[in-house]
Amino acid sequence: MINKENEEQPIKLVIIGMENAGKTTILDVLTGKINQETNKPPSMNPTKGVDRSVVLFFEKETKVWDFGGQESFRNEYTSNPKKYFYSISFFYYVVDIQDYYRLIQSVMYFKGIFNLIRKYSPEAKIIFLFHKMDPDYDPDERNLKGKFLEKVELDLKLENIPYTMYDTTIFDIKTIKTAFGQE
Ligand SMILES: Nc1nc2c(ncn2[C@@H]2O[C@H](COP(=O)(O)OP(=O)(O)OP(=O)(O)O)[C@@H](O)[C@H]2O)c(=O)[nH]1
Ligand SMILES: [Mg+2]
Repeated sequence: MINKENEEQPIKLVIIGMENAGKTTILDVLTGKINQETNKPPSMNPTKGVDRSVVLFFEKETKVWDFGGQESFRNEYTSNPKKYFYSISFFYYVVDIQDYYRLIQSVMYFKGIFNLIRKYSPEAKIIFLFHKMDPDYDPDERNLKGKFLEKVELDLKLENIPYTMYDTTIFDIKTIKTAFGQE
């Protein structure tokens, strides 16, 4: 008989955020579809629903779920949380720090998902990616990272939830690799 206790649980990693935040691009960097020679992000299609794949992360086979961020999909996930938010080990939340108009919506979306993940995957590690931190963009001008953190930090601190965060950009691929424990 197989001893279930010794069986390693597969890791499940989810990457979530508003539409156009750059989630699929980030995964394409990690899987080598976009590399250092690519000097400009390719044009991409919005992800429809959840795109599931298996990728080698942290030297382990990892189930990666890329949650398309368009509104109809966002509503689907939060209406049927049991289908989406169980057994998560890593919860990456991507914020487009150049997207002023979606910032408040992104805060609200994060809070909703955070509560569901707390309920269905209480052990999940939370990692924020402040993405599109491009070399030629001045993040202090609008300070969307600061504004986002200001609005979510209280929720996290009240419950004493640890989290980590990284600034990432497609224009410096190692920022993305570092955030996923590669090299
Ligand atoms: N300036 C800049 N653009 C980026 C960066 N990363 C991705 N993009 C662009 O952002 C757009 C959206 O990228 P996607 O990866 O498709 O976004 P997504 O979060 O997967 O979107 P949905 O699938 O709709 O949820 C594309 O045009 C990318 O080329 C970045 O670091 N900087
Ligand atoms: Mg996508």
